[in-house]
Amino acid sequence: MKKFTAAATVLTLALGHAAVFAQSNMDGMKGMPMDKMAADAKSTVHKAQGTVKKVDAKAGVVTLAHGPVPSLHWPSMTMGFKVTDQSLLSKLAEGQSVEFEFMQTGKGYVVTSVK
Ligand SMILES: [Cu+2]
Repeated sequence: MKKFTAAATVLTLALGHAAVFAQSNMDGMKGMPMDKMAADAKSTVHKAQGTVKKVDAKAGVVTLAHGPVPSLHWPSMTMGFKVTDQSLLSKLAEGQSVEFEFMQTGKGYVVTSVK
């Protein structure tokens, strides 16, 4: 799973950010191993709406069931996001509806702000 070729990465992106991949990782919540997708990294801020499914303060990860993200061509899905600031996590509770912004970084997708 860790050795993605460039071609596989492109294919994964073309398939809409690996929804199947995301879902298969939901239970473990070790963070989505999508760092290879950072080849495409831009400092674009993406916006989405979602519902908080889980907050893992230890891992610094919030699991969000998010709606479509047009700027990334993502469909709705549930996935884990890291946060820029751990204090963001304290504002989040399971079941909460949020509007959030996130960026793609070398370490995956990172939430930068939550409303
Ligand atoms: Cu997603």
